Amino acid sequence: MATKSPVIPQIPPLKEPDPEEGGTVVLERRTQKTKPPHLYQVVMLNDDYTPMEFVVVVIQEFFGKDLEEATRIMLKIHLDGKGICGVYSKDVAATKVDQVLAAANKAGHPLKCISEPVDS
Ligand code: TYC
Repeated sequence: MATKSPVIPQIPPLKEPDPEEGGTVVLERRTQKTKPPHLYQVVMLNDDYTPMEFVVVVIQEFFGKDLEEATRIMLKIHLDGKGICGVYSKDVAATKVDQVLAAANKAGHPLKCISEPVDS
């Protein structure tokens, strides 16, 4: 029966001890490579049919706003055509959009919202 040869892990060589560092071996320092994640804003769009009260409830429920802030955002959307409900990671923003669209469909309203990268 053939015997398997052992797998020997490759260990990178350490730097030579530097007398300046009192014989202490310092592992190579690396520059930070991880970038902050892109943020996405959930933008709600105006339409002529979805009741204002429904939009206010959706903004409170899915975006954690109180009644006053949710009403302010709804009125901005109503007047400007669109408005930002919140800013999140890509995945969380996509989930918020799904939740809003599901609630709107269930209630029979044409309410729409999208997520888009925040300008940076
Ligand atoms: N324009 C709607 C109305 O007058 C209200 C509305 C506000 C609808 C915001 C959608 O995202 C929206 N009933």
